[in-house]
Amino acid sequence: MAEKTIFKKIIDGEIPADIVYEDDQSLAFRDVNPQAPTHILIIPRKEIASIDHLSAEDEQVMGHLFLVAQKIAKQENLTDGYRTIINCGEGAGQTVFHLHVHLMGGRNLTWPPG
Ligand code: DGP
Repeated sequence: MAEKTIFKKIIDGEIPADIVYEDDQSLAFRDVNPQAPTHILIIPRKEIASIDHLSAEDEQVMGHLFLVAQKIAKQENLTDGYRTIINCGEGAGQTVFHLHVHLMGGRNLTWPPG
């Protein structure tokens, strides 16, 4: 069987994480290497490697992840705006192959990202 990703190990409670939100479909925790004062990763409990691996049945859960982002942004008081990012594939900087939404805020975010 394929090795569990680090995020699947967090879902299964095998390694610790600073969890800020969870429900039956998703989990959100602080990034171990934050690139902004608030940097949270929102993941589906379902194992989906990347955007490239989505299928029609994942439509609902993908929308759910963004509603969770909105909820956490309020919880974190990101009143000056925030950014959501999903890296897809190594060339785009994806390092963990369990789909995740980066939620970043708390500083001025420039455009375009690097
Ligand atoms: P990406 O490059 O889009 O695949 O983002 C992966 C992010 O995951 C990266 O910002 C660092 C974070 N990360 C990697 N390992 C861990 C971990 O064990 N715990 C937490 N909280 N974050 C991790």
